[in-house]
Amino acid sequence: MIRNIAIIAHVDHGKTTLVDQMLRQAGAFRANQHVEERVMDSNPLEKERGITILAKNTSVNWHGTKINIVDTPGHADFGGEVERILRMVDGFVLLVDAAEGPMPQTRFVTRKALALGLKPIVAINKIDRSDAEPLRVHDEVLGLFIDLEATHEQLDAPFLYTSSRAGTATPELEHPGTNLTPLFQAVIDHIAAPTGDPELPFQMLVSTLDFSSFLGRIAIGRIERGRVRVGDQVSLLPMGEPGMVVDEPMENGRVTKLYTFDGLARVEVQEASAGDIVCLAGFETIEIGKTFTSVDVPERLLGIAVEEPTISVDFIVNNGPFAGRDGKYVTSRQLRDRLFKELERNVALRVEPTDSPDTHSVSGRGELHLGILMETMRREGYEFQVSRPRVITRIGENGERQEPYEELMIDVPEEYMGVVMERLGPRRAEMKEMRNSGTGLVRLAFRIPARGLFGYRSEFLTDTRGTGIIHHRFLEYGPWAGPLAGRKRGVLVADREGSVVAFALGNLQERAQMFVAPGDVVYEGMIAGENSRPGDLDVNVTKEKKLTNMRASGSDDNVLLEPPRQITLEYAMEYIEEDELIEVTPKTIRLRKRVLQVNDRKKAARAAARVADAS
Ligand SMILES: Nc1nc2c(ncn2[C@@H]2O[C@H](COP(=O)(O)OP(=O)(O)OP(=O)(O)O)[C@@H](O)[C@H]2O)c(=O)[nH]1
Ligand SMILES: [Mg+2]
Repeated sequence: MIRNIAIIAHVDHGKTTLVDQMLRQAGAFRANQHVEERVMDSNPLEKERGITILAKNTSVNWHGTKINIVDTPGHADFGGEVERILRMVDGFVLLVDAAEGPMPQTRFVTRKALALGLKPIVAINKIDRSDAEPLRVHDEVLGLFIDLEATHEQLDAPFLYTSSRAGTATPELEHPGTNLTPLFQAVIDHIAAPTGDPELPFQMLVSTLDFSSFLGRIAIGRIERGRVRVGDQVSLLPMGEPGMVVDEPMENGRVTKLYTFDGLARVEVQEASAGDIVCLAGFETIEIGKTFTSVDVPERLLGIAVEEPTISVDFIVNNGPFAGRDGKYVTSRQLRDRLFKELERNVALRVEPTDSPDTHSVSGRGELHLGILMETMRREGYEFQVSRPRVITRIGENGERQEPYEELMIDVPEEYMGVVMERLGPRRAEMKEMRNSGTGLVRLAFRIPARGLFGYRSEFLTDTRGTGIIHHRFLEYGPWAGPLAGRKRGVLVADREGSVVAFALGNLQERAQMFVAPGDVVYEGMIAGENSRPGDLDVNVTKEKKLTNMRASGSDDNVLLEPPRQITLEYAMEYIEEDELIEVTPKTIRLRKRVLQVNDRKKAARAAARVADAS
């Protein structure tokens, strides 16, 4: 007996923590086994950031039923990944935070799952939170289901009140849960067993991809019908319309390895049959959305559309004066090869050459999607530069220019509502909804051009003194919103190479927020801080105090410095202007002007002014 379920939710609503507890309570670990928290977040970046980036399979055995579980990412940039894995399950557990309620990503994943006809189980999670309002959230989820036109059967979903952290679930709040038995039972009772007939010819859709240096590409998916054995000759059909495939080139080959999931492990098996989720290797042309079939009956399943990217950046060879100091891989050839290799598994990514061999345009689903790639590459020893992100525009039906719009949801204490609206106005945000919870918090929902959000997050955090919560996700393409104002403040640009000196920073910090600390090295054209006013300033951050006879003892060491602003990749992408670049190396992230020399920049500015005058 098998059940296949996905765990879906908005970011941070507790999916991976729930899977921990399901594994534990179903006895997937040895009694004395040390298991890390959020064990499914297995890659280093996931651990470090506490978010799930890739969907992952696991399984537990609950009283004789094998439950295949797919833990999914909640961040909006990875929504396409969730959509894909939904094709290998028969039902889903929807987690909704008992305080936050349904969020933009909750709506997105729920819509996709309901549209596929999957049966839900709703878990109102984190009921242990002091600000939890499980009953209100229960109503909101029902409202969402109705809004999304759930069928009667789907509306009949069991609702459970859960705490992923404590590992409890209960159908009734008056009777607090003591374990996850009610959740397991709901899965067994309400999620249909897969229906595929093992006696029919083999058929399986590739829902996700994995990659190993030994086996090459590995397909992961649910066997739709039939069975498959290691050594079997099978066909891998090209993409296309569902139905029988005639006269199309297909790859016939042997299955070299088969695995199924068992707890945290993959176990090698010789045979698997309809309903189970497997990993299958042996084909070099495996792609998400292709169908495996028996050679005799090449009947294609409905494919999976991979979502189109919405933003792009340029990856440029590092041509700064410090190029090659930190990185192992710095040449344009190495950069190019690495980017193209990424396409093998990162399906929502696009890489295109440009006029210059040193520059590749890389497109993705959002800043986090691209940021994760950059972070991964720098950890591997790559060094490169990145341009400011651009939104990907397209031409609408009537020949008009369109750009991506986002759905923006903001939770803030009432007193900050004014400043939020004030800032978002010029960014062309349009308010869709405002709700006052009565607890001093307001929730605001907007529709905003994706461009309008660039640089907003850091402003928002400052404006609301870190008390606000902001979420956004891609909504749709809409009319080009026209020019938008850029960054309000200018930057401080180092006017020479050298080591940063505390004395120099001490003099600058009154009118600036520094990005560098004493001892850091800078070069001419590197950005050292943010001007508190508009306009860039060229400054000398390496300036020592003049030695005079009247020099007070201790002098320099007495300067009290504010700590520099920490520049993360995603922050940098939001921050920089068109005439600036991010320099990414294994050790540092620096911001710079595209044109490094002070004089060249002045000349360029004068030329630009002349053009502006003339027009
Ligand atoms: N109070 C409380 N906190 C919880 C509960 N479940 C999870 N958390 C916390 O919420 C945070 C996010 O938990 P995760 O399990 O990583 O959430 P997720 O849904 O997997 O997040 P993404 O995969 O990034 O979308 C962690 O700090 C958890 O400790 C719960 O039941 N109660
Ligand atoms: Mg997670």
